[in-house]
Amino acid sequence: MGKIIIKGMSCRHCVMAATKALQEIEGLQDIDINLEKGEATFTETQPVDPELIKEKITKAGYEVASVVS
Ligand SMILES: [Cu+2]
Repeated sequence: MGKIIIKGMSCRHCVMAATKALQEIEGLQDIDINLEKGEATFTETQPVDPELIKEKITKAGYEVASVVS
């Protein structure tokens, strides 16, 4: 299971927006975001480029502090 630390999420809408951004990435599954922790967990069905994750999250308006996959 992989983990993403996301900065800038402040409410449920942020969680939904970030989840949606991650769902657009092929290979990411079972995306679950914990708002209090600022943490997204996922499983990979194929290798995903961390840069792509950063790009999608940044476009959605948040910041990726780290990706652990
Ligand atoms: Cu929000």
